[in-house]
Amino acid sequence: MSTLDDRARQILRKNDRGGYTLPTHGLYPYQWNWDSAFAAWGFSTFDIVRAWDELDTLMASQWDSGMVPHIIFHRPDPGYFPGPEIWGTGQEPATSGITQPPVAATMARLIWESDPATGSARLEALYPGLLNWHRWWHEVRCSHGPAAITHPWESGRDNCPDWDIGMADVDGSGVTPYTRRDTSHVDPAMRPTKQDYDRYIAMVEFGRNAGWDDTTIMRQGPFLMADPGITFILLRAHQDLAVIGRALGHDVREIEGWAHTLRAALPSIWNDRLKAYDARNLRTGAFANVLGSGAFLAYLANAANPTLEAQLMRVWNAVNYGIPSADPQAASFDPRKYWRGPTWPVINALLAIGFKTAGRHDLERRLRDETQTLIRKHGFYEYFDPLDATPCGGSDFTWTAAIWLTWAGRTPETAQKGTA
Ligand code: 9WN
Repeated sequence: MSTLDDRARQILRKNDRGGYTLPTHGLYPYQWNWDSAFAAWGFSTFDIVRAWDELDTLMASQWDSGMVPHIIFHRPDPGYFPGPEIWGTGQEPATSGITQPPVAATMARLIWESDPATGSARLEALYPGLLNWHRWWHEVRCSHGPAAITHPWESGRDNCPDWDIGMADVDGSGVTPYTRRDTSHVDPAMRPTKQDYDRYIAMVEFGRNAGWDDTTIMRQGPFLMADPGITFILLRAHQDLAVIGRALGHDVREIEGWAHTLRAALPSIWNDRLKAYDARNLRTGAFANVLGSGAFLAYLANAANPTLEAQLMRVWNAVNYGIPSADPQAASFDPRKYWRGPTWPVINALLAIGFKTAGRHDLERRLRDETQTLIRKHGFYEYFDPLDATPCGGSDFTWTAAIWLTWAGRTPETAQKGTA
């Protein structure tokens, strides 16, 4: 495995811009929130100091409210749209005005456990920021119970069918004319549609006109949906933050309270008709009625059950490589279109953490083998067709390289402590 290990390390080094790592050159020329947390995890296998630096740089852009933005625009780059001037957040360095899945505490815990001697002081320095971010999630975004998103980009699973019912209510017809950049880097058939982009930009314009005020966006924004994926990621991250806090000698009762309240909200995202957790439009109460990989992240938070597992196996057995991002038997399934069907190595890695937590080593092994096969066949792509393994999206992708080093390319003997 040494050649692919070397290649994965080279990708992390190549995408390193000094303190932060690009998801991939060209398509994503800035620092993204959850990509950075995975990058840090990858760096921790060969450069522990660089791993902590990545998390420091991410948390340094935290807003006063506690929110940690989804993009940090360290240096201008015309290759990405929407850039800092469209977001208009007034932050320095410039940032977007929305957030992304809070995986940072979970990654910080894994990195720290891999080398506690180096990590304890770094973790202590990060702890107050992580605590404030989690408090923001609890107070602002969990006010309806489950974790809410105000823009599909916050979910990190941008155009998955989960958001279709909420997107249908967003009027994108009046947006200021713009030119997309993503479709000049990769095949447009693998990216969201123009109608999706018009609506994404309408939501950005709403936030900018509201001065990025949380209360206005939560009460009047064009889109508000409960995200099962973030709900489970946050629940897991609350638990990891409590472990970290306790080890550092802090009183963690506040965090345990957030986790308890969030777990109590899980029945509100269980859809009996779908027989799974489901996204929900918080403006109307309607369920999305579509199965996606966000529901399966329940394993991360010990919230899976036999009914959900039956759905997982149905969906997984309908494809050949990895867990698909959306249900292959649903009409909306598209095996190459971004989050509407492809398998994503990074999501597989998160699911694998969940399977291990639940003691399901059989599921973890199968998923690792399938993810490893994809990367061995084609390299470190952003996502893959789960039916025929066609590589999709960006190449030399940071988080795919990172999860190779920490999980997909490992055997139990070569795994990092705490990860296998
Ligand atoms: C918008 C960087 C990001 C990931 C997201 C993924 C994609 C951006 C885009 O790329 O989103 O945030 O422009 O398509 O959906 O999960 O963090 O890799």
